[in-house]
Amino acid sequence: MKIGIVCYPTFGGSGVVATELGKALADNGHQVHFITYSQPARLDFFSENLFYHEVTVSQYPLFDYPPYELALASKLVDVVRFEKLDLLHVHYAIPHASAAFMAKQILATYGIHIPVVTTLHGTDITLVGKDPTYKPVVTFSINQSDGVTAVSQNLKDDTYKHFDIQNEIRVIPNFIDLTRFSLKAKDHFKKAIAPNNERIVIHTSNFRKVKRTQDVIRIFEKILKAVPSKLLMVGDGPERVYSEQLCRTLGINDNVRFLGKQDAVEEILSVSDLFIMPSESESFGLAALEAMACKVPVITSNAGGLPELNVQGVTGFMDEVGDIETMAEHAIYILEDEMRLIKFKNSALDRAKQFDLSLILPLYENYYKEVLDRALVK
Ligand code: GMT
Repeated sequence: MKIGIVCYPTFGGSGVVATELGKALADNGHQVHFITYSQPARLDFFSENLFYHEVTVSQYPLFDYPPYELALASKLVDVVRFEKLDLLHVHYAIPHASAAFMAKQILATYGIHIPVVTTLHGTDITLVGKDPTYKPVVTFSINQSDGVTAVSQNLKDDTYKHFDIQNEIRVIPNFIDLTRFSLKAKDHFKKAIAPNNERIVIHTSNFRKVKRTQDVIRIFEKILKAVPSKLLMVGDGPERVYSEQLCRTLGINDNVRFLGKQDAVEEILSVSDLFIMPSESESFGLAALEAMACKVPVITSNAGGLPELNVQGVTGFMDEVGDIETMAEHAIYILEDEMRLIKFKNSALDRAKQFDLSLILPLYENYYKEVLDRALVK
């Protein structure tokens, strides 16, 4: 198949899923064309089946808001026509689904009928999409897609709850490439971070409000009182500065390292003992799955799709959003006993294996075939 993938090229969850999916499809013999405004963060190697087309938005003094969606739609028309694509797969509804709809309409005037699959990732529904600013367009473009997938049952339910959707939504969970995300021998790094063999607690995110990074700091402060440990904060975003400030206020900054955005996050996860994700909302929690694949148990909130990933008392614990007291108690319970920690670590990896790329990739390939067959009948 010749597949066009539209996504955000950033470190964020939806961009990572789209890029890893495209790479895996290319490995499986499909020709994959990424269409986005800059090279996706994880598209960092050469493959004969992978192509990247940059969307450039021309500037004009009249534009206070340069129309990216129009530039993307035009680029889609160009790439679909020139490369003779079979299908477009857009990740994150805003503005990719509506740009794809526009491109589809334009392509029809050339006699080209290309199906569009939209994958909903989370905040495009739960946060941004629900906002009246975008809701009518999001509803319309989901209904106009030839196929719609959601990364968890919870996100599917939320979409039906908040939008007037007539289309069937298929749940295809996120996945992990266990050849990349697995325990790496990084003892020298562990020694540098935790010279006295302290436990290493980790959080990775885009440091947006929804991630509740200050809860991470407060939970860690409580852990520190019971178990000698260090905290690694990986990623960057608007909440980072407040989280750093909180560490100073609590007097724990000597035990916390803010590492910023990191490419080889699997290496840092490999030295970690516990992952904390106290998010306000989380459609799936890909970062938690990445941690589990590196044998790191997880303390998460019970928001959104997290109960579909984290198994209570087995791969870690889930508690109510904001209940830092219980989250800390559960973290200490896991960290204070070596044998118990090892058991949680093994269970985390066992659970991650259920989301192995090799199991999820066929779900996408079969779904594409289904959508293409349906389009032929029309
Ligand atoms: O985590 C983020 O805020 C980024 C966001 C995105 O769309 O890029 O992540 C969402 O998509 C990920 C991949 O499907 C999910 O694993 C995350 O749970 C989801 N984030 C939220 O729902 C907040």
